[in-house]
Amino acid sequence: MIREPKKPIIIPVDVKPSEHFLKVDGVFNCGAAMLGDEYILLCRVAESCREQEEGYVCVPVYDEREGRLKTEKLSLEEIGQKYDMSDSRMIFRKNASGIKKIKYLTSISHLRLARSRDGIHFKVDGQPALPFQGRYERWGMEDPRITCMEEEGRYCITYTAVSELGAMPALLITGDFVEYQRVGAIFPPENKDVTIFPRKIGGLYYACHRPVPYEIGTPDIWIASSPDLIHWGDHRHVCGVNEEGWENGRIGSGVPPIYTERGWLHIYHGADVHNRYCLGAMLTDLSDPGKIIARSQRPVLEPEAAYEREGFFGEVVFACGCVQNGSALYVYYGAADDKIARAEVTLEELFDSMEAVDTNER
Ligand code: MAN
Repeated sequence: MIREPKKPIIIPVDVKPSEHFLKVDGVFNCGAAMLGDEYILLCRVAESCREQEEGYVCVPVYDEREGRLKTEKLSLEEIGQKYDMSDSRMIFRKNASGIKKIKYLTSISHLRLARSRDGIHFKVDGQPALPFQGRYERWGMEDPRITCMEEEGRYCITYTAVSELGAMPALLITGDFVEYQRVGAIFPPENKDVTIFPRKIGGLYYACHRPVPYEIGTPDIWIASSPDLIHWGDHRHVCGVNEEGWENGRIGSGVPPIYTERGWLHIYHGADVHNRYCLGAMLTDLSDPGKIIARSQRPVLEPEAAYEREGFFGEVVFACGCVQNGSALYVYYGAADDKIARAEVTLEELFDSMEAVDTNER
């Protein structure tokens, strides 16, 4: 993939905080679409408390009863005994047997719209695209993906609703990015990385998803189908982590699948056990979209540029959106969990990067 010479195209200073007591830590993982002749990015904006009180760590959470954001305080003394703050993204609580559970996120994310005429210079809206809603969004809304439903003149937006109850994929539907219909949760927690296919296959909607098994199994890509975008079933395993290498930790669908003559093209993310996130590509069968035809053996993009290696959480490239222009794809991706960058690649280049998968072995 060829990186856009402008380097990151949106950075935190381009984004106004949504509240006076917050600061913007990152603008990153974004869905992408065309709305008429305008490029639309729906960005994840992460915010934390602008000021920290002495002796405390303050984190923002959404209070669904009051319908507003508020600050939760943890004393540093308590943190020292019970919590682990070595990951910039979250605060873990250690229990007696040493098992770590996420107790808080250090920031809360919302969805923010950015618009552009050329796909490179974006103007970011001053306010979130829509407010938080309900107890499942107490810790925020993350990683939006936009699918333009080709035959329906509407867009499906999946995102991860996060709360202490878990990370849970939810769906929004819009025709204009002004009014949003909230469909709500479509998979139970813990699940992430849901991408909806842009057209029905055999009369059904399809989505990739990524359940996170707790005791048995690894975080892999699965597929499900639905008659109505609300009720999902026929869950099947598509592709797993590789024991060795760049995707031995977790994988998840990235950009919503793209229709090509050779099959459904997927640009997904793979992370290693050290949380270094790269992009990979695979092709699945047009009429049996859970069946892999080919898969990249090496990453098609990996964190190499300074802005991908350093940031809020370094060594991350994470794509949720792309705009197709003939055989060219403009891939919009989060770099180091705090900026948005763009890279260009052709369909042919991606096909050439993949090797056939022997499906008889599956
Ligand atoms: C999470 C994802 C993303 C994020 C990466 C890297 O698993 O859901 O939100 O970009 O980790 O931090």
